[in-house]
Amino acid sequence: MNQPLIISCPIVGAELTRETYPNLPLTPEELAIEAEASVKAGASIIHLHVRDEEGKPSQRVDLFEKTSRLIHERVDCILQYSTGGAVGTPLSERLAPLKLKPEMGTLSMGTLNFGSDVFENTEEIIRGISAGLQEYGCMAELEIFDAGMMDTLHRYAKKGWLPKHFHVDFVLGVPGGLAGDLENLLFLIHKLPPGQSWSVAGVGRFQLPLAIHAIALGGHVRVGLEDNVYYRKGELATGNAQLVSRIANISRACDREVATVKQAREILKIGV
Ligand code: KMH
Ligand code: ZN
Repeated sequence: MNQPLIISCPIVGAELTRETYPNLPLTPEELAIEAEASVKAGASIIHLHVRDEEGKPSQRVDLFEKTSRLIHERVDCILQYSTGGAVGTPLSERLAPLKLKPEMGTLSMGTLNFGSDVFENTEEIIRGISAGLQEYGCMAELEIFDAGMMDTLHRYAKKGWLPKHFHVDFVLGVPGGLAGDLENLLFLIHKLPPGQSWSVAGVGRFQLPLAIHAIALGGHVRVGLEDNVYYRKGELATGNAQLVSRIANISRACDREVATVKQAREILKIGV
């Protein structure tokens, strides 16, 4: 509880559409405005996907470059590029934006059913992305969607297939992955390497309760539209900032300060 709370915000994701969320930010300019608002509300990490001119998910380097530049013109924050992309994105495309050397990038730790799709993360893909993150000096955030992925983490770490230093994010509540209840969260926390920094991203209705558990348990939190578009049952959030702001307020009310971007870099030892 003593460490400031790092809030990470996934501002758009790859799957959401304006049919589900009419104000979804899509263009580089809209994403930059959304990122600035989220950081001002308390986020220090922006988990970034980008969209093409048709609003479709893309791993194009020029789009990541422009969006990152526009965000950083507005606000300082840790940019964490998605290497997951959308379901079915080939490895070469998933890796492409890493050449821009963002401070962080994701590394999904296994294959799972993702709703009615399959999010493929074979050994080859995991090792390929792990190598790409290390090549470009990006800190890895290991995404754990299911229990067995923790065993994969330990197995791959032992084989030397993972970066020496990483952050772990539990993404709980994906239909096809581990559900987002406290019992599951505690199970995963107990399997972490000693001293490991961790956060939790609850999907849908799991977002708020898991965030509150993480605040109390000394972990960090990811909240934003990629994972959940509702502020409360039946009421869409006004934007990412509203979701971030609620968590920041809850944390401060529990006497846990919210990390500045500088503090987040120190806590995560980014650049070490
Ligand atoms: N869009 C999901 C299939 C990540 O960003 O690294 C994967 C995803 C994970 O969003
Ligand atoms: Zn993502």
